[in-house]
Amino acid sequence: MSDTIFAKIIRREIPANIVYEDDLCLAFTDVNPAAPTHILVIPKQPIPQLSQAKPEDHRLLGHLLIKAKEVAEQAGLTNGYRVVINNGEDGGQTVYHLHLHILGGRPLAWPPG
Ligand code: DGP
Repeated sequence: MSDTIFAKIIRREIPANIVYEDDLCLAFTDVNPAAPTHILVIPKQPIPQLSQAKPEDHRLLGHLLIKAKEVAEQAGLTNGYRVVINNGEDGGQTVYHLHLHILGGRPLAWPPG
């Protein structure tokens, strides 16, 4: 499996502003924020993209979603927020290590572009 920038962040080979970590996942602020608060939650296990997740990954995927909720609370996003997973080319995915975007701090338009 090819290495990504997020694998390097997990291994502390490149710096990141880490806001949460446990044995299964890591959360850090996005280097190119699309909203006043923009945090990424990633599994330490490098699933490349959601479409490659397997049924046996369901506990890990549930964990990521619960942690996204907690990280959003911790970030003070009391007025709401959006959780996004970009999958593949048409989904706008650029880093092929599964990640959840937490976006908040301003009203977000719908539908997305
Ligand atoms: P996506 O398009 O869904 O694959 O989002 C990838 C996100 O990753 C994008 O919003 C920018 C962010 N990103 C890319 N490289 C780095 C990095 O080196 N550090 C951090 N903190 N974020 C990064």
